[in-house]
Formats: sequence, C-alpha cells, structure tokens
Amino acid sequence: MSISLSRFLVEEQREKGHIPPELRLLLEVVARACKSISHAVNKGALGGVLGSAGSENVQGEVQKKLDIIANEVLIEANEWGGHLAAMASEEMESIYLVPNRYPQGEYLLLFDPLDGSSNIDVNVSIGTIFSVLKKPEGNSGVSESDFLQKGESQVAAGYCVYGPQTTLVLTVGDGVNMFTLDREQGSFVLTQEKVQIPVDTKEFAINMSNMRHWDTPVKRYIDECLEGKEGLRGKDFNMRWIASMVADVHRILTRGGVFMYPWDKREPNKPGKLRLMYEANPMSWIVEQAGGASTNGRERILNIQPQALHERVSVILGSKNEVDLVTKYHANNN
Ligand code: AHM
Ligand code: MG
Repeated sequence: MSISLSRFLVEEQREKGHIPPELRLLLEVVARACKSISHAVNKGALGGVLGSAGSENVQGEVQKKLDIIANEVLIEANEWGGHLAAMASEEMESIYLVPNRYPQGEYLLLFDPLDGSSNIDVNVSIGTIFSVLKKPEGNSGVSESDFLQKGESQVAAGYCVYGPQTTLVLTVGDGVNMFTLDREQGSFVLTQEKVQIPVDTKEFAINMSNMRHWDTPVKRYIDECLEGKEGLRGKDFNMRWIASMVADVHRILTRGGVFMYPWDKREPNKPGKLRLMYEANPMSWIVEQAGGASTNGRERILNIQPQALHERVSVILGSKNEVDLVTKYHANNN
C-alpha cells in the first residue's frame, strides 16, 4: 500500500505526536508549492520560464526567471494559511511579513526557492531547499532577529529535487524520509523511509577548479583522495560535482559521499559561498538525521549562531568518517 505525504504527516501528528497540526499544514503547503514549481521547471522553454530575469538579488547574483517564479509560488502558497508569521528567502533582501489581512501563525519559513540556478537553462537537476523555525515566544511582532536561530532549533527541514523524478526529502527530527511525485495522482508518495548515509565513502563532491584557492586542510584531504590505491587512503576515489547542492546532497543521501564548498582565498573575508540559513542549516540537519555529519571545518554547522539573514558559511557534509577526517585536518592545522 502506498503512503501519501498527507497520510505520513497525519501519522506523524496523530500517532507519533511529532508535529502539531499547524506544522503539518505548513509542510503540506510547502509540498504543494514544490509541486507547482516542478510543473514550471518541466515546461522549460515551452512555458517561457528559462533565461535571465534581468535583475540581481541582494547578493549581487543575476536572477533567473525561475528564481523569481519559484519565490513567488512559495510566498503566495504560504502567506494566507494562518500558520506563518514571516518568511525569508535567498531572493529577497528583507524578511516578508504575512500581510495583516491574513491570520498570523507561530512559524518562520526560510527557503532557497530555486537552488542550482546555473543549471536551469541546461536541463540539469535543480531544487528548492526549506527550513522551518518557531518564532521566539514573548515577542508580539516579528523581526529579522527572530530568524537568527541556530540550525539545531529547526523544527522541520527539507528539499525538493527537480530531476528525472521530482523527490521531496523531509525531516521533522524523526529521521529522513523521501517522497516521489506521482504525476498521475498529483501527490507525493513515500518511497524511502529512514534514509541512512553510509559512514564510509569513495566519492567526493567539490568544485576542483577552485583548488589553487583552497586552505591547507581541504587541499590535503583532496590530495590524499586523488592518490588513490597507492596512497595513504589505500582506495581509489571517484568525483562528482553537479553544481546544484540539492542534487549533490541527494546523491550523498542515496549512496554516501562527502560534499564540500569550503572557504577559500579568493575573497578571504567571505566565510564561504553557500548560505547558512536556507542552504547549510536545512541540509546539515537532514544529513545528521540520516547518520551523517556536517561542519564548517571547525564547528558543527547546526551550532553556529547566525549574525545575519544572508550569512554565508563554509560547508563540509556527508559520510561521517570522511567529515570527521576533514575536521581532524582542520584541527591539526590550527
Ligand atoms: P544558487 O543558490 O544561486 O543556485 O547557488 C548555490 C549553488 C549550489 O547549489 C552549488 O553547490 C553551488 O552554488 C555551485 O557553485 P559553483 O558554480 O561555484 O560550482
Ligand atoms: Mg542555492
């Protein structure tokens, strides 16, 4: 018997008591928005959704039409349900308050509406990443500082990958489950329960073109992988780099591996490329919930106290033993 996402969430709420009804509603709405983004992605050139929108986001990156479409879909789907107080997005400079005409809820939703933007026009997997926090108690209004909570405070996190299949991956702190979109039924169906990342791996994901800019511990780790069977590690490693974090993390959840987008010397004051609040935090929680590990090299990502909404961070995540080794190389380098 197939289990739909709706049924799964009802069971998480009713039988297991893991999630309150408002959070269940929120996750249903996010999934519905992902379904509609998936349809837009699938239409591609036929839907006129490819190409640049001719604008830049707060981080100075060129926005693609789909970045903006996906952002609007998520906002429109979520603003009226009464479950949210505010939203924050990679594509918006400031937080988005739920308009006064709608009831206000207790949750905060953060998202990267369309991750892997450079892959949109070339028909390679892309995705949506989301993170849910609870609004701190006691405050009547909501402000940006309410969002600046450590990743370990997340109450739900997930992503949806738009690839050969559309797959939604979700955690509410009770392991990681995967749901595949059944286009005929129009619903997400549970296809993998309690995903576990193998602790060892022979596969790494990093943008090798940045090698000359890396810091010593990262260079040492990758050099040793590249030495293969004859080297210290005694095994041949394989490399994959899709340049969509969702797709790279999805592969790691499926068959193990280590993903890195580390700090490098190009812009020394920039802690990394990926964003802490709506990329690194949700992915780190998912990876930890699947038995993996996630660090910036020196600190567990979920322990980092955010200072700003659009803060960036160095990311090393995936198979536990490999992440531990990279962490050890960072500690030895101090
Ligand atoms: P985006 O959110 O603007 O798409 O940027 C994030 C993406 C990640 O998905 C991916 O891991 C990385 O940027 C790829 O960067 P690069 O093009 O430097 O390899
Ligand atoms: Mg992104």
